[in-house]
Amino acid sequence: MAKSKASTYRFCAGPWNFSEGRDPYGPETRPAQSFDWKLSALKELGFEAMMFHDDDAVPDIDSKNPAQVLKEAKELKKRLDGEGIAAEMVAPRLWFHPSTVDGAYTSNDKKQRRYAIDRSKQAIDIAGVLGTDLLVLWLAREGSYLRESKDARRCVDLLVEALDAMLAHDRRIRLAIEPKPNEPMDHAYLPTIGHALAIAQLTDAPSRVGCLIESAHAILAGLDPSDEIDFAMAFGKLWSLHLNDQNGLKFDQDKPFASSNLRVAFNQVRALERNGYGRNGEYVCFDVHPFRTTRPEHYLKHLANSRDTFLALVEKARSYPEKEAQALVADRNYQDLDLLVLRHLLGM
Ligand code: XLS
Ligand code: MG
Repeated sequence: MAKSKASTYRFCAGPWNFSEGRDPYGPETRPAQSFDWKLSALKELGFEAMMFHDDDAVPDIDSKNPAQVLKEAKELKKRLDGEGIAAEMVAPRLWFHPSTVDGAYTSNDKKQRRYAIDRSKQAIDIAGVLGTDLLVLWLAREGSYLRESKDARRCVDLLVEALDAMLAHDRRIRLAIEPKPNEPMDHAYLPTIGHALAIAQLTDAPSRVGCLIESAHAILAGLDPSDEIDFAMAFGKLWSLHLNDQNGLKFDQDKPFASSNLRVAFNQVRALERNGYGRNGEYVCFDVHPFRTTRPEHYLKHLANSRDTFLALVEKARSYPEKEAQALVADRNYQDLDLLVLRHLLGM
């Protein structure tokens, strides 16, 4: 594979992407690896950044006081610098603690909403220490199991209130909303990029509220992730990316990039290429998990393979027979355009 042109992309993954195989029906199938192991694994893969939940950065975060949290964040920053790995983003994990059982920013209980906002502000402080200005918000529990249990109109106000509190807490922070239409909730309040960018306009600092697209989440919303990429990038708001794959409308599978939908993956890469994704320092992150059946010896394959497939698709995007394709478009010969794409992907 020719690497020269593709070398402009930089890659990233999170510690949770070395998962142990647990699912709702069975326990782990691989041993847990230490943080240091994961850090050197990323280096070995040639990835340049790691993404963090707040409690990936500072484990047991809720049992520690603010001074201790910042001290540990500083220690982590030193370790990352030592390895030459950047922190891409920090995301508050607002779906695990008992306080977030009925939602975080949209909980019906004021005390729990306060917990969510305070924890988000702390995550912003951690991001500052780790040297990133990006806070990612996967709004996991901002929705409901039962529509009548929450007032969805009021929830929009509550979300804006929370975003404003974060924006005011640190004037440098940028918020990247990672929409997902379902799972764990029945329906989420911000299911698509359109929703994320629309709510940005209601905040006090719309220019600091953007988004992160995850391929699987877009597919779960019944959308084509490449259209989501073009839409977000038309607004200059695609600040991070979780490439992976998803076979239809089921639980969030986080499969290796292109594993189920090669052509959809190809079109995502084409969208990234035509919009110049990465030119402002954005990373290509893979939010992928090993299959439950993956053996410990193959712990890194889902990441290595996703990156290699991505780079192969970059080459495919760059060698796409544009002139021939445009002639078919001009002739409205979409029948043969379809075949041209298939043959190109098949290497024919
Ligand atoms: C879950 C999300 C999660 C975020 C980070 O569906 O993809 O992994 O990317 O909180
Ligand atoms: Mg994700």
